[in-house]
Amino acid sequence: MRPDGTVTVLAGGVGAARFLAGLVEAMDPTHITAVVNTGDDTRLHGLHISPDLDTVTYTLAGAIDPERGWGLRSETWDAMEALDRYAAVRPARSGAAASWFRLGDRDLATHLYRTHRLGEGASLSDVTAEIAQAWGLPLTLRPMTDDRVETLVDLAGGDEVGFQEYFVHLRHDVAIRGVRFSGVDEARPAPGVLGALDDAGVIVIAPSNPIVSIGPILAVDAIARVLQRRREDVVAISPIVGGRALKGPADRMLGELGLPVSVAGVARGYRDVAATLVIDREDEALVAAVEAEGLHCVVTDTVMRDVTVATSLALTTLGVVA
Ligand code: FO1
Repeated sequence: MRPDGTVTVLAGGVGAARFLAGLVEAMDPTHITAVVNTGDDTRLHGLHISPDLDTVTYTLAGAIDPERGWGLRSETWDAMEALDRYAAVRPARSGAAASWFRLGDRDLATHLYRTHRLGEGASLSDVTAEIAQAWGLPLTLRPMTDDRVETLVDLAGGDEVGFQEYFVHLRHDVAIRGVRFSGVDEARPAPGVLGALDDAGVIVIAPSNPIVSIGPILAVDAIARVLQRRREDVVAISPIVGGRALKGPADRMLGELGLPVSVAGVARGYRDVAATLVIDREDEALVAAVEAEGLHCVVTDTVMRDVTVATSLALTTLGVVA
């Protein structure tokens, strides 16, 4: 690491949040910046919802529901249940009173606050910083961009749907043939993002879905260019262990998009932007396959069943660029 010892992490949802929970134990958290995917953001009930930002925030605040990995612990669902009354009278083409995307009663407060502040003209960066402060987070949290970028999934059946429609409504149980990030060509990195990437001693790509969590961040051209330039200082952690995603559809997405469903597929996806891939002990036999993609390979425990493993993973990751 450089003497200033700062670390910038490209982050998606659950895997990134667990990694960050370990990282804040491993180093001075005021020297950490997380740059978070906003391609999953959605509008429902007139509210702006930023799932990955909220998953990171709630996890680091110790308030996340540990089983689901999203939303708040000890949540209640009265508002969702009350919506069902209106679902019964909703006209055929209306999306009103949707309850397939579950918003808990206390979680709603976050979306109400964010939406109101955005309506007042605040940027997503400003609102993210306010929400992080309200939850007492010690690190800096930044959305990847303040501009609207929307992950759209091209289903094998021919329809194109929004990410949450694919992930939650369709339970990611349908084949896909592509993904695109609408708006990304015009999107600029959020204020502070390029500086945090330029100044970081180590840039970490968290163990998030390479296609739909890290993909949108790297699709912001100026961000990808910094990583390409600083490739030697970029360490990625594989979210694929033993050929399977620990959570979500990363494994089947890799396969459906023509990449190997293994750490080698992750390495291929990151070979232009990262010099090192950290993989789990279970995949030790694939070190040569990762190296064949042009990356160094580090083997350690990556399955973060508790914060001790996450802290140790963080220390190993930082040690790569010592
Ligand atoms: N995931 C689900 O599987 N079902 C839900 O109903 C759901 C609601 C939800 C509400 C707020 C939030 O911040 C996240 C929520 N998620 C839900 C998780 C979210 O869809 C995904 O974890 C991410 O977008 C993928 O990283």
